[in-house]
Amino acid sequence: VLAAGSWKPIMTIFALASGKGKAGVSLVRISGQGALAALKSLGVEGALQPRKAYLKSIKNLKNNEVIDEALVTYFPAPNSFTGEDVIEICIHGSIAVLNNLFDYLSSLEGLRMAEAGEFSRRAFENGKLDLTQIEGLADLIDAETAAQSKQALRQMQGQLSKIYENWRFEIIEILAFIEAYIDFPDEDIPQNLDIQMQEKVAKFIAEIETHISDKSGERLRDGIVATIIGAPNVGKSTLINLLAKRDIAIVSEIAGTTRDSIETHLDIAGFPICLIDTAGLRESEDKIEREGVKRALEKAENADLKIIVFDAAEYPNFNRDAAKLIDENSIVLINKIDAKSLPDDVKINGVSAISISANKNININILKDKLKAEVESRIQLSESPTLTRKRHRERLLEAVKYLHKFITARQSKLPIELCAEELRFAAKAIGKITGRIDVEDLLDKIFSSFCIGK
Ligand SMILES: Nc1nc2c(ncn2[C@@H]2O[C@H](COP(=O)(O)OP(=O)(O)OP(=O)(O)O)[C@@H](O)[C@H]2O)c(=O)[nH]1
Ligand SMILES: [Mg+2]
Repeated sequence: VLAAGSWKPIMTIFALASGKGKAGVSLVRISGQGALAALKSLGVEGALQPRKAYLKSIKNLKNNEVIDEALVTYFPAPNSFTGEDVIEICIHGSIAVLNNLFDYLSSLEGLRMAEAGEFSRRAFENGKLDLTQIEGLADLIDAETAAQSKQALRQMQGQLSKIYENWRFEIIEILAFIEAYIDFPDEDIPQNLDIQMQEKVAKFIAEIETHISDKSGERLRDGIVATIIGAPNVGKSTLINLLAKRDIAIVSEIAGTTRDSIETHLDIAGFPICLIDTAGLRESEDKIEREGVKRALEKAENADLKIIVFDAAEYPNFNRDAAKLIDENSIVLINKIDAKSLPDDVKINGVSAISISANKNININILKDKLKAEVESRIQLSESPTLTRKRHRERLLEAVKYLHKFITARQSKLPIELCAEELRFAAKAIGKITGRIDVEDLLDKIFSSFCIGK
């Protein structure tokens, strides 16, 4: 069988679909036209009813040895993950059994081990999933928190695609409308329709821009970055260890203990956060420590949230370098209140500080609640799906640019054909997000429902 365009035979592929390493049961997938033949070569005879599991003996027919007992299910094309014929084999997850099976399958003609992502690629090529859905699937597999998996599932189910496909469809609808006029060159678009068209495009621009401005989807996918920063010895590393419930950073009474940034991932009420401990801020003769301080400041600058830590002993003259960093994205902490008690509402640079003791576990719940509130306000899972990758944002910005160009071109009364090109580019840019770039196909579809009546 030859694939259109590429002239490479479409091989039947197989791979372990479940996790690597020893397991009670592992899932092996075979996909392609030769899937049933492969099953036959495994000694499984007789017709299998679709989507029914059968307990079968799996054999190497070349040496007549039984490989394992397995549950075998057949998913005939196109009703499978890849859209091809798929066989799923649930086999004991023993490294020896799997190696045995894979060696044998590799020795069969027309069969080979799948490359990374090849099943999903076939699913895309066969129109089973679009690109955003495949990204959703990948994110779902990588999801570490409840909110992340919810977002990924939504994207995998095609909710994000739906938004983009709608925009693309509506843009192409306008395009079709214009093309209908181009086909009748002696007629100008009536002015009121022209204005309506521009208003519609302006409405798309506004909608897309609102969608682009929502960063919560990306933050939820990547996690909120929170950097712990402050003078040396204030207890930053003690705090990260406490929050992570693990000894990830060295703690000592020597100022300048932490030199490099240390990252850890936390789940705060279902939301992912990447917490970074940094070197204490101070002037230093030591080259390595200076580099550490430089990195600390960079990490703070790039963070979504700064957790700025002071030592209660500093009261009332808090470290200036750390205080300078306080802004609206900061949580201000005064640590070691077990050693020195402070008045109730201490403010540093006008921001109320939370007094804690990382060592004695005082007020840590208040800190956690504050952290949770700050994280939630930044990655609230919104009602409508939000973009989750830079790639989406870039393509949408491109679309907006062309939509603007369309309006400008209309207003300067450029020939309608030229204006239409901008819409075509806008639709293409959006189409690249889902991988559906067939402007012409869609035009045909829209035209077929057109009644021009002339
Ligand atoms: N009394 C008291 N001591 C604390 C508290 N938290 C940390 N310490 C002590 O303060 C010292 C410094 O703690 P670290 O966590 O290493 O401080 P750091 O801010 O990471 O310091 P650098 O890495 O040098 O910047 C250690 O001896 C800790 O045990 C606290 O809440 N109360
Ligand atoms: Mg430290």
